[in-house]
Amino acid sequence: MSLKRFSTALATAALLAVSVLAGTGASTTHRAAGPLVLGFSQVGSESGWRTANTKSVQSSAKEAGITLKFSDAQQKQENQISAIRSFIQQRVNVIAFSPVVESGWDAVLNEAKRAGIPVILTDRAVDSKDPTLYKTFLGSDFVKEGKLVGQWVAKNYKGTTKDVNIVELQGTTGSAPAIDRAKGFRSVIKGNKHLKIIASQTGEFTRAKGKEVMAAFLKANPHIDLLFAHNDDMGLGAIEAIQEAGLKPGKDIKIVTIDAVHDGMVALSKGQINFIAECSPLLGPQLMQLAKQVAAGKTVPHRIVTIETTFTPAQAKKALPTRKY
Ligand code: GYE
Repeated sequence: MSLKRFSTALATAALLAVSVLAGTGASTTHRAAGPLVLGFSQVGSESGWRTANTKSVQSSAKEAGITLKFSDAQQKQENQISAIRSFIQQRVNVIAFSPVVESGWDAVLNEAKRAGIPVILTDRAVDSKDPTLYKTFLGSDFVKEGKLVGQWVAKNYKGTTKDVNIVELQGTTGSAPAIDRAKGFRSVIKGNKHLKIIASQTGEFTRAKGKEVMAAFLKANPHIDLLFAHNDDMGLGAIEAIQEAGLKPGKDIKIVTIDAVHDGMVALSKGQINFIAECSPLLGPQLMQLAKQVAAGKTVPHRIVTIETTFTPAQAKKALPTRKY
């Protein structure tokens, strides 16, 4: 090759490198033609809620024509951090994840920010002080959910002159829903000095652990009036433990939970659970819409709260036939 041709080739290569770099530049969310690629790091598969959420994300991605790179973290933060790093390396257009716990995300979120890849939080929050580390947080108001079940308890035991012994099955330690549901519940029941939480422990949002911890609660406490389980699955596990102890769930021990997934609603309609605050897992369609918007560089609201309701046994019976999850 002549010197001139060599230098022209060099210049072309340099130009190419510059345009590739520009395309992936930190300040642009420019993307190549073709379907949008969304990297999604899911918490795991601990509950009926999670199964419904995963299905919602997967089917909505398909419907929206978005290529989904799905990664299951099996409840481990380090797995989520590696998944996010690998999404950055693969240069996906958008990263979404449901943080297993609230703390410890700043470093990896800064890496995504430096790479110019927008991040969406779905379902669970992070406790980061820097609001620029993610574009939006789409999910429920967990404090409100805790308050709603607390209000049912407060109303149900209004005017009581006897102590009401409450046990609590908490969600995954350090997770936003566990922290916030505990907080919301306490903020309401503290208004009546007879409402006493006599035991509280994590049941990790699973049926198996809910059953195990409830069995231990029953052994250690001769008189339990009410169980607050942070999700339906732990409540369902606890129902088995209560039955095995020869007691009637929903009668001898009242039960209030959060989620309103199918099996929880069935137990509620049978009166084994007394009240459920809904937490919708159907976040997929909104997530896909947001992914398209942030990939196009559009500004979206920094917080989007899911709309939810509550259910009594009669309302559960009515809602079950048309319930989507
Ligand atoms: O309530 C529980 C799940 O983060 C809102 O996680 C979610 C919670 C949900 O395992 O069932």
